[in-house]
Amino acid sequence: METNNPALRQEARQRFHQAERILIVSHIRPDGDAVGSVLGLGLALEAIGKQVQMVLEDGVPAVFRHLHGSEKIQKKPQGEFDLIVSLDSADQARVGDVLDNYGAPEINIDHHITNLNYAKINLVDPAAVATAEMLALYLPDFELPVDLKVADALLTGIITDTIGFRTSTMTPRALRVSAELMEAGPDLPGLYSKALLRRSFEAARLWGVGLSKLKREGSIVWTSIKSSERRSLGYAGRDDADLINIIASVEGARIAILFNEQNSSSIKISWRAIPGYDVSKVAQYFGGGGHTAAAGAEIEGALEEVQEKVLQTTKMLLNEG
Ligand SMILES: [Mn+2]
Repeated sequence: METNNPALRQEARQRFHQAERILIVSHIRPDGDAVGSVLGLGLALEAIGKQVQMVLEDGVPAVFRHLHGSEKIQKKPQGEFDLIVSLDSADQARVGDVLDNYGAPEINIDHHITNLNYAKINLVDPAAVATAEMLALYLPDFELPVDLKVADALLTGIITDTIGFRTSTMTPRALRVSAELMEAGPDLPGLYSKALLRRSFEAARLWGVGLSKLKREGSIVWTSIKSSERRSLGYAGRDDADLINIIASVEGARIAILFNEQNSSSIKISWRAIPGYDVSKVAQYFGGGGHTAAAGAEIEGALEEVQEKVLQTTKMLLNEG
């Protein structure tokens, strides 16, 4: 069933305008699309006088704190709401524990092909490069305003999910939508530089640690980051500082894998692939999800053992070695 049709968008519009207290959530370890989408929709709803709570369980990564309104994003919801919206999250577990006392969201807006349609109104468009692209297209349908702050947030979502308009997911529509957003005045090079290029000293050193362990077998390259390494470098986040996108650029690498140890018994795995491979299959096999070219999963187990298992399975499922 088509889940992004105009009738559903009209239903969503009605709910946005009826509701007074609105909770907007997105996924754990938020990326630019999670932060940008939450802010884009949240600020647009605030602009028409709604009481909005924006919640990301892991807070806002430092590289997105220049975005207007990012200081309003909380780690836990407080109080009651008459509308809950989940963004950029393929299933409810992706948002973490924040909805434990609230139940399923009423509106789910997302571009992941693996979305489980877990809300009442599911707007899912796998052809969109980012949830922020969908919101840029839908805000006029929702009769919500796109001002400079909203455009900054949504453009950041598109720029980050496409790594600066260069993933295989890019479409003419995404460029048109981005051009539309630029009409509202965002400083594109500034947003691009802040979200994608500038790195903390600690992040650059984390790359060094990961890159020094880079391995290759056939067309697969991989490396790992241990939580003890993050700690000793003083790196504050649990993320990989985007190291996965750097190792994916290695000549001849068809598939890149990053093993990011969260703690002694849990490993976050990221996959990247060149066109022609579908790493979301492998991620799904391990209980994760994502897109054909970029996917992730979290697996219980020790680093060495998980590495072994994931490498074997990736080779087997994608017929690569
Ligand atoms: Mn996204």
